[in-house]
Amino acid sequence: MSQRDLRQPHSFPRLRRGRSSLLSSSRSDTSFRLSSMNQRTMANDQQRLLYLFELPQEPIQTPRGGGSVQFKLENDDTPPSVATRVGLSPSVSVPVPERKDVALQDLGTATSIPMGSAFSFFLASHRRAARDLCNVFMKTNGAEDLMQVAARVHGKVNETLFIYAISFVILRKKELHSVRLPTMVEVFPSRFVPQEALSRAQLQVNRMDPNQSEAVIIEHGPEFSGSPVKPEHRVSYWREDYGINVHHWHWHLIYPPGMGVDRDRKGELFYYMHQQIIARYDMERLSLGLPRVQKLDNWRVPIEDGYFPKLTVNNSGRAWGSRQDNTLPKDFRRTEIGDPVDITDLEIWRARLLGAIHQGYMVDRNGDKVPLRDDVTSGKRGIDILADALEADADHSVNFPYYGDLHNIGHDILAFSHDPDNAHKEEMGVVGDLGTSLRDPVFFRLHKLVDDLFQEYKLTQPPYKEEELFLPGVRIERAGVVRDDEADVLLTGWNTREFEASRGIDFNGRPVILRLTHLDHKPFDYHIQINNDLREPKEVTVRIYLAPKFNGREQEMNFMEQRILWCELDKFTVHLKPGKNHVVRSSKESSITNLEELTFKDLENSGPGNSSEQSAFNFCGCGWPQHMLLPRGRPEGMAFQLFFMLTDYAKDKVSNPGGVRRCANGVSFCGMQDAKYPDARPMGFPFDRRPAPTLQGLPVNTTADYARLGNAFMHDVTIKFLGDKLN
Ligand code: CUO
Repeated sequence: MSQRDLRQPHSFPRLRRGRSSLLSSSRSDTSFRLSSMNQRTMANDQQRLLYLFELPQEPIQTPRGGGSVQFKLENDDTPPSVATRVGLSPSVSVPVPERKDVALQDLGTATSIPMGSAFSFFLASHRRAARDLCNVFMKTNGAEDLMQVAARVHGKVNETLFIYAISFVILRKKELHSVRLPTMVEVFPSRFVPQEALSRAQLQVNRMDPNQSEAVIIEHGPEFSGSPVKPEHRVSYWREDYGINVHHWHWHLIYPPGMGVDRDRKGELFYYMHQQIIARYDMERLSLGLPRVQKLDNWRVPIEDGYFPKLTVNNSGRAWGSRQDNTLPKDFRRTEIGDPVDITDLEIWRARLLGAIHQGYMVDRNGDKVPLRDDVTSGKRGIDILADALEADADHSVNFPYYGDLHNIGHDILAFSHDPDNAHKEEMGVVGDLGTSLRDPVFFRLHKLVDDLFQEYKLTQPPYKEEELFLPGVRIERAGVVRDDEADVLLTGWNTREFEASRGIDFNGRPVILRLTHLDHKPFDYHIQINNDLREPKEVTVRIYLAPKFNGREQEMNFMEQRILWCELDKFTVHLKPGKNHVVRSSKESSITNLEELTFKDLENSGPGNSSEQSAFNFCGCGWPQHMLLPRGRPEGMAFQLFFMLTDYAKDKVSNPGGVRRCANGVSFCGMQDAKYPDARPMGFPFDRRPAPTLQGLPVNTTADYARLGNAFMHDVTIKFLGDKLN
């Protein structure tokens, strides 16, 4: 009997957030128990669907949930050894009746992506496959129906495609709004931890006494994919952070191109969310003494920085492609997955987009002009029209054949630059995948190019007039931050978070924990003293941004240099009473962040989840990771500036017929479910445009000149990096 056959049910250990750690659990310890276990049925929609996310590479009949749950497929043609090999008697059996309505031929192109290989949303053929599979899942009615259909499809389509499609459908279907998605870190640990570490854990498991039940721990970070010899590796802890990569995956699930999804201000949010990622990356780079990221505007010269991911695809052991230093991008000739595209095409599309920006209009397929300006009737803004043609969303581009597919194909050419014609049969690089692309430095160079086009458009927009910036009668007297009774000094350093790798990968049924080291900070509060000189209460929007005070040369920046470095920290509404007001707001309430990644264990322990708060959760579950709210700063302290601005909520608010679902977190980057984006002003206001030439009769040179308006305020803060001493 092999080691594998000796598998016993094991309890899952408690997971820890923070420095203290778990090392082992015993069977007598707080055993993992599915809340509905003793009912021998799936208690709610959450539990009905949760186990479809577990062990994506293993046959669906493999016991899940620590050996306690098993899908039982009626008339199944899978060898019985899969279900019986483990010698378990799972206490919850999930019957899956035969579904004659789900035949392989109904899946369209969904079966065209080989199992174990990468799935790239930047490839048109893979988007088509996703659309075909999502269409099948979208036709289901309720969680039980979806679970049955998905369980039947499991194993017949690519693993990442399967997880993508089921996540997409859960997010789109109203009746499933209470169902939450488990973190990608647990579904696909191989996207976050090098294969070497996973193999070591497997070896350790193989050598363990079968009666032992301790969890194996995989430690990872903050030293990530390379050595500091290459300057780009100094910031790899940031690019390879699990939270920002999960955020990027989740964001694109909500705002996909080519999937028939047309959300309010979708294009503008594509611009803004990615612009903010670059601003944050630049802030991090300046913290480390690195220059701001350079746009990739010449495809005819080699890309200086290579990237070696050391990860595998879909937990399959198949390696992602690596790019050597100084690789020259080449024409795309992976004809097995897409039409040929030349570097020249990228150049032509970029020139056409720039032409449209400078002329102020695009040309649709009938040859008619489509002005790049906000259209009150359709609700589309100029930037949405531009973004749809640039991302590109073939469904929504005004002229897809003419303006092309610059951003998506840009990802593809970079993802295959090491093997553009499949001569070596190498897998794509990580920049081709939504859940890994931020790891590669070239992602930021590509997106800097994309952002450059958006900024070119933004510079054609008239600067805000004084009356658009000024809010009479309301004045910020003082504003700053307080942490642990200390004012204006913020602390960052390393922290750890644990996840169960064994939910995504089968380690002979034993618990294996990932302990990931990540950047974090001490929570803090904003304090804002506001005078309302009006005789009546006033509702205002508070906008808070952070930027480095000095550029890479340690000089203060003028407005234009600092403009696209400002990172949104928070945005919220405050009801001001007449007279003095003291507003206190916690950093944890940020409008851009998602507080927690939800683990399988969190979701197993969650209740039925039907409150409206919980219903909104998945959507709010999108967001920048809270632990990455602040840049690292420097051990000796680094100077940053906070910018506070109050605007009139009466002008900012957006009417949302049918009720507004308030979700506390993530709104600025992710919008709101079933509702319009809740801020009428352009995203990034007031830094999205050139400065007003004068304010209150004086010229504007720096952001501080905006603070001449009483409703704006600037304040210096220091960010200190404490390393291991954060906790
Ligand atoms: Cu998010 Cu290029 O759009 O990665």
